[in-house]
Amino acid sequence: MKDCSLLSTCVFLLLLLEITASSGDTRVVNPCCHYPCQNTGVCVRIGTESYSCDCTRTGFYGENCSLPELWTRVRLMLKPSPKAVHFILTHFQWFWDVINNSFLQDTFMRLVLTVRSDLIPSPPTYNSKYGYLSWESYNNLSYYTRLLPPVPEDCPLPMGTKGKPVLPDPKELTEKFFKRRQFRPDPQGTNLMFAFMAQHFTHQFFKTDHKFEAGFTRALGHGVDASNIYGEDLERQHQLRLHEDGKLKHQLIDGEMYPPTVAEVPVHMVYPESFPNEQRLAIGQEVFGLLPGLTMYATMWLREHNRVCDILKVEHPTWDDEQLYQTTRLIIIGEIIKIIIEEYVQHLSGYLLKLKFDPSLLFNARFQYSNRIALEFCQLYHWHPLMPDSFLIDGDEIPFSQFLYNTSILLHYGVEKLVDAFSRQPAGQVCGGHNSHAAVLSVAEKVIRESRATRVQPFNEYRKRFNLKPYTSFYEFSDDKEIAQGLEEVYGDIDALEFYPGILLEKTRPDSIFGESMVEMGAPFSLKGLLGNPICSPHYWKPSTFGGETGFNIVKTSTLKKLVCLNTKWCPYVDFHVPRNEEERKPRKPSTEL
Ligand code: ISF
Repeated sequence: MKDCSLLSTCVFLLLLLEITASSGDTRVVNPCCHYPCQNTGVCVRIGTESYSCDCTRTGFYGENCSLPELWTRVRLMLKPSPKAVHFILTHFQWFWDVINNSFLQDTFMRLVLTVRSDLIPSPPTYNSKYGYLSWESYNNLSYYTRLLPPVPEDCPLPMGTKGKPVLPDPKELTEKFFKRRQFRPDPQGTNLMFAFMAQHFTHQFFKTDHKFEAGFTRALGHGVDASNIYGEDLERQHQLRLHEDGKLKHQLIDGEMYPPTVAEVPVHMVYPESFPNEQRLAIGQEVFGLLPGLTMYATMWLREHNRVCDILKVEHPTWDDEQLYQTTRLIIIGEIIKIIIEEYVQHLSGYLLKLKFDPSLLFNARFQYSNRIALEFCQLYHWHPLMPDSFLIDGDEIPFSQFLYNTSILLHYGVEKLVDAFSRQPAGQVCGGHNSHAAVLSVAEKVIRESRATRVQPFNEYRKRFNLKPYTSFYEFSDDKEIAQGLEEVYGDIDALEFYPGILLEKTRPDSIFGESMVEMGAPFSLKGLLGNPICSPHYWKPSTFGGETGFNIVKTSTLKKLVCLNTKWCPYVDFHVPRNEEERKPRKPSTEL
């Protein structure tokens, strides 16, 4: 072992030779339980006591891939820290004003996209069953993929070799560290319109299959496929389709378009058992009856689909129902990606660089047009602290309990008033702890249980995987003494802190919704998923794919405001940010102007 340069390497050597003598047990610890291979090197067990790290194409060499090659050394020296990059991207308005109006906007955007997506292996690698490469893991789309392999089954401790023999009770963890004391609004000004968009958008590709053991998904599109609008399988799609002019089935209430009821369109929707079919709304994603915010987005996308069908039909009177439907679906997928990148991610990042959805930026880059949803991405994206204590709509305060499975809220207030209300109400800060409403605590608990069942590696291993420094203590990890001390008590070692609690309880960046890890780990998955979509590839990204220039322009100019206001009677206040000034705070009167 030549590169005993890192202290951890030497400690590891000692541990490797350690035989659990005290118990009289002469088994050697699986050396991969120490996570010895650095810088994305692959740990392979050799014989019973040995291991080797495969450092191929990591830019590092040595026993543990910890020695940088010459170019890596130069690159590391020149590379600014994530903290510095974030600071620059969120400060110096004058600088970004210049960049945003020059060709350098493209250069920076390309850099963001390539630097982020280079962190995601494509084609995908592991899954919850296979901690090594296998054809099954590549080929079986029913699994979420995994960025890091599971903790080996034969490790002496649940998190490998560090921490306590028994992990803290998930219920206790959420009660102690996650539960809200007083609502803490997000300092970036995020509102409920954003929160429901997040939930509506992500539930097209996060559909954990609870029929099997953990680590499986029912969302086989593995990305932005609009299955939350159209349905996952062909049978559901056909049920939801009108089979006329490409359109989707709907009902009209006072002249306004809403999803049809389950009585008319018999697809499975998740509702409390007693709920009559006449009150269940039939939507692509079967869980969207849960919250009026989700049914509201479903209604807007339904209207948008049918609106686009009308436009295509005028241009292509010869097209049959099938071609109108399929082409409109591609347009809708394009609209989603456009709105997500230029408004949703723009808001979330807090960047002053103006983000741009332009697939041609990557046409000369090394980039694979494919995507596989990772279990870690699914875990990261549990943003339940966004939810407020109650919902304020048109002067009414609706408690959480009355908001769930309540279809009458959408039909009573209509899309306009809900958009207006959700756009004005602040959402909670996601990271930093103590900000989850009691009603959603059980979800965090489930995430933690799932991560144990699938043996997700410790938070610090993921920090390293995403080029972040591992934390050396709980007090460095959190500014909140109570959280730091409490976590130290239950985990014993910062290297044994679990992934999801690590992500959610980490100290937030100044005036931010998230801590460093959420963004640095989530952004690569997110951008890879958005740009890895087939419509972004050179053979798809052209007018004919979208029925000509008209359709292509709908994609290229789509905005959240247009999604709402081209499909409603009057234009409410609509944004992912709560009102910023007096003008925006003024109540909107029903009017049609955009
Ligand atoms: S999703 C997400 C971040 C964390 C999760 I989970 C994003 O969608 C995101 C994508 C990109 C960026 C920020 C947030 C910016 C542009 C970046 O790359 O830093």
